[in-house]
Amino acid sequence: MQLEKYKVDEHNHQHLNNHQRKLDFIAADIDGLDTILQKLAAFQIAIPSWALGTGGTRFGRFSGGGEPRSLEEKIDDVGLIHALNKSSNSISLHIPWDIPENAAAIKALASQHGLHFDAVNSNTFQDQPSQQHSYKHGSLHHVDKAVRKQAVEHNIEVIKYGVELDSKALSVWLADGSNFPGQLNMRGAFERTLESLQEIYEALPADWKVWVEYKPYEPNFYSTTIGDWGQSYLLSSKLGKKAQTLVDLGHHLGSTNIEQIVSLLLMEGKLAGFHFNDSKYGDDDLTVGCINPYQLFLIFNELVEGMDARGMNHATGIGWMIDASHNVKDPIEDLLQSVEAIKIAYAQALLVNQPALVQAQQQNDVVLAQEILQQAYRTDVRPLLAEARLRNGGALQPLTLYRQQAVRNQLIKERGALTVSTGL
Ligand SMILES: [Mn+2]
Repeated sequence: MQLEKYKVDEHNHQHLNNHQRKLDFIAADIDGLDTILQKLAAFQIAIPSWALGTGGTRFGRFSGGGEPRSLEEKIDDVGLIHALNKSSNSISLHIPWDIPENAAAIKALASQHGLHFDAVNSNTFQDQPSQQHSYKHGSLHHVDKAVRKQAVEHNIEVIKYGVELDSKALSVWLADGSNFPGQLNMRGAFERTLESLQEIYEALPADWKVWVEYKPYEPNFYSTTIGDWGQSYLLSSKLGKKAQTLVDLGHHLGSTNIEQIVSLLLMEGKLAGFHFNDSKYGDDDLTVGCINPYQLFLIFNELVEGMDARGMNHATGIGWMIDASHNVKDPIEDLLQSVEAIKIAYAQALLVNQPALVQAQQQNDVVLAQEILQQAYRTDVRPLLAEARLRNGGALQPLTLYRQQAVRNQLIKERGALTVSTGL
């Protein structure tokens, strides 16, 4: 289904006075309001194709109804999100869950919604019915050359799909690792992974990147072959300029200082981008900002400061993407919440008085440095996001409008109550 523009306009008209009052209140204290609004309007977050259905756990899966049954319907759902928030203008595909059989038609459909294709994601963490060799004991690090070859060829095939869709990056996450001490030679596993990635790297078009994701544990519980940012950085450094490290917020051990990792990767020009989500325990894939919004703000503070130091465009300098999978929420509502949380953290980081912070740091004024950060963090920036959306043609309150229009009920009528979307 499509959300007609007049419904967005009616909604905005209804909420305009209230919005203006809130905006005026915050605008009075902000220097360079228009610049901030322009940055917010330009800032877009890619939606992964696997987040549009209700996610499962290893114990079960409870479909929410009206889930997209095809790639076309997934694109329609991202189109809906983008029509509401004007902040999600791209989709990241997962191969083989979302193979574009007719790339030209898929691209045309996406562009009708104002969408393009972000990074393509390969999958060597599951066995597909058609494949010859199993990934039970890993893929790019496998001891058997034939398995590695199959995994390399899959990644090269994913690049080919991506080229047809005008994607510019291959995102690689490996489940490779070991469950028990002694199961594998860690150095050998790393060297084989590097060798396999080198073959994939050679197949990248000139204007492409490969993003190397890391994760400390799960599905393997003793070692993961690309287990942390150091191992990813080592690989991407050895591979070359087109390889960078991808940071998934959920892929860290508890209390890891992610903002410091981000700061150093940015300094080295090796930060590929983000997979946003939130977590309390591990790779929980919860809605962005639902558990630890302060950490998200501190990460964005390092991002804004670090990108400005390198003269990078905030919107296009690195990849911004959600990686989450939900088993109790309406996926569209959840994604609207996640995008909002990301942009709130970004807006707050834009409000940090950087010259004053630098001065406080130079003077070792620890108290003032904290005050400066928290002054920005404790500002309610939601009217700024709403204004940026309004200027872009989106809804002042995307979630409210989504519910008022009973979109999920319409999707259930169109697609049925028992549809299941491909994904985890
Ligand atoms: Mn991820």
